[in-house]
Amino acid sequence: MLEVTHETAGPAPSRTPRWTRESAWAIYGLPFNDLLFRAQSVHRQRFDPNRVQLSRLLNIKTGGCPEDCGYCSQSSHHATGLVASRLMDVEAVVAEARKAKQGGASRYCMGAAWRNPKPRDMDAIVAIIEGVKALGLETCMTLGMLDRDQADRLSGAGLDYYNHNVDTSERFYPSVITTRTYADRLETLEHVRQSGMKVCCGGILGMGESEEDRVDMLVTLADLPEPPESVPINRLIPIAGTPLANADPVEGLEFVRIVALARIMMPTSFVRLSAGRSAMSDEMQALCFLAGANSIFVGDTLLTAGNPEEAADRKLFRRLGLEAL
Ligand code: SAM
Ligand code: DTB
Ligand code: SF4
Repeated sequence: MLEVTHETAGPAPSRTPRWTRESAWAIYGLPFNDLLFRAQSVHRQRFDPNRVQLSRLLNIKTGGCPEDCGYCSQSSHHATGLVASRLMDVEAVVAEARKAKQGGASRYCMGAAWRNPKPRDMDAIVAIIEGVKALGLETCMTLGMLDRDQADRLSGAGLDYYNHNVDTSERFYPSVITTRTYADRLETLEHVRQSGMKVCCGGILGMGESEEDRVDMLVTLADLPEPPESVPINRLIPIAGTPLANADPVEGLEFVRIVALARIMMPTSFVRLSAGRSAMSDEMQALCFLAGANSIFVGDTLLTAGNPEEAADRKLFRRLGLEAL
């Protein structure tokens, strides 16, 4: 009998999806206590429930971005008053990373307001990765779209994680961003995965999307060939001058439900309670940790917007008996 291999049979056979909209939606709609109990039970099978991973963030290239993301302070399409700057010098980035290391951070995340890195930027980016790695920190970058060669180069320089968010459902995406497609996003994620780096990919709640859009976004993430190792769930920080400046805030318990669903659908991933903690009460954050969030950004600035003061986070951790991972 003729043996059919993948090479001769064309594209790899499609696999059964791990999650469908229906299976995810059924869990999302459970009574709140059942949903949280289930999420916390899943969480405890793989993680210490009282440990939270801490990352620090630095914007290494601010503003002037050609993309039109409706939420972003750094898009040149919106008059947000942000002053654009060039890519920081390698030494300046490494000096900031050294301070972060001395302050106890284990992972250093660096963002650039680019559609994609240009060929002329790559040497500096590689030098930054090597410099930060040499301090003994884990590294993460978010620089926009990557082709396969760029992903290989970053991976070869030692970059551990690449952050590239799908942000919302495929259906809602064009209401938020028109200068690139959902398919572009998925293509970069594929390049990152193939290069051997870990994937950090999540989205934003509170941009006017429906609850179905949020669940669909999680189905997209959980059904990637390999789910992301890190899943940031951002709560929109409304930025004056952007089209989403006056978006209705996401309802608190709906936010917690999505955190819980992310935990259940991606049981081995770190779920990061990402942007928007400044607008959350301690009680709201506590519910998110109970729902399975186990990673946060520390430091009083994210990329351009505010984050809780470190003293406030230390107090929160003390009150909840949480420790840094
Ligand atoms: N330019 C790169 C890109 O978009 O891929 C990297 C930087 S971008 C600022 C990283 C992520 O931050 C976005 O994908 C979005 O999810 C999040 N983000 C940006 N502005 C935000 C805001 N105002 N509120 C919440 N999250 C935001
Ligand atoms: C992610 O999902 N959230 C972080 C990180 N990835 C790079 C960024 C949040 C940015 C919040 C808005 C700002 O600081 O401008
Ligand atoms: Fe540019 Fe990233 Fe902001 Fe979009 S989110 S405008 S790509 S910096």
